[in-house]
Amino acid sequence: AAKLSPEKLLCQLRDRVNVTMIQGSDGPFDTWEWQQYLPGKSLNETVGRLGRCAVVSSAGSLKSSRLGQEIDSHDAVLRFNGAPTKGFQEDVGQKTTIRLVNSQLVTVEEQQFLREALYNTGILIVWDPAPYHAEIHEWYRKPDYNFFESYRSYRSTHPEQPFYILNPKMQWQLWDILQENSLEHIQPNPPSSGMLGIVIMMTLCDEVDVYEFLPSKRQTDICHYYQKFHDRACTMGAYHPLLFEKNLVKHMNQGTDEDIYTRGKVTLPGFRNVHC
Ligand code: NCC
Repeated sequence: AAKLSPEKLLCQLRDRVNVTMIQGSDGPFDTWEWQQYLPGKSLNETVGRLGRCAVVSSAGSLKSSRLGQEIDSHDAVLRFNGAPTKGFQEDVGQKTTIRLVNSQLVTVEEQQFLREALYNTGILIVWDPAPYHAEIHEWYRKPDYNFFESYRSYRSTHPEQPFYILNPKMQWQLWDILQENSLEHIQPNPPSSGMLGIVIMMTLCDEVDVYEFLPSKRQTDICHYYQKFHDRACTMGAYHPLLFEKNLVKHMNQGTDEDIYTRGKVTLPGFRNVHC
């Protein structure tokens, strides 16, 4: 597997990763019942055209970073799963435009998900680790976590908050590109929420700054900036092909190594600014 140039890689991502949300016209969601739950507007219509965007990883290395103001200066900010802002504004900012959550959180942590105010701001997107290149029908019958019931409960109690389901085809289109550009065999597990969020923002924004996905000088074994829990696998990956994701992102970085070292910051172009 020969590595592509950063330019060619960006083109592959732009042209082969189809970032879409489940719509009412996608079978088996094309029922009267599902129409009441899925958002009426597309994600694009909901967010409009975004300029500078920030993706904030949940890494422990954000602690004491004091990046909050810089992060909030972006037009839109994407965060992951249960990552809080309250009490951590100095380091991670307080703006949340989009929150990407995995189906495990929505299902296994359902009670918190349905109750905690943290989830009530911004646009929610949920994704589920679908079988490799499965058709939507097949995935719908056997999702990794059956989050559909919880999704519908949430929609009923928060009908005004946009809440999308990521089309599961995207994760494997992205995984294929990760595999093609890695020298080793990658475990056939979907990319992390972090990597999915980066690509989602590249479709919506002119430019994307990613914070502490590539660890800065503050790199630590502390898993999350909001928990006292040590696990090296959080940064290096176990289930998700995190290391390969990080190599790919490093390869496409348009910022400086200095920015990675001091701020854990990588700058990627939005797909509308990629010319192939
Ligand atoms: O930990 P998690 O991820 O919520 O982190 C979000 C994304 O931030 C990046 N990250 C995180 C920590 C770290 N030290 N370095 C990082 O680069 C990663 O890109 C990560 O994706 C997930 O990807 O959805 C994940 O979710 C958690 C967990 O399910 C949720 O936090 C909800 O509780 C998973 N942890 C477990 O299942 C125990 C994690 O493996 C992946």
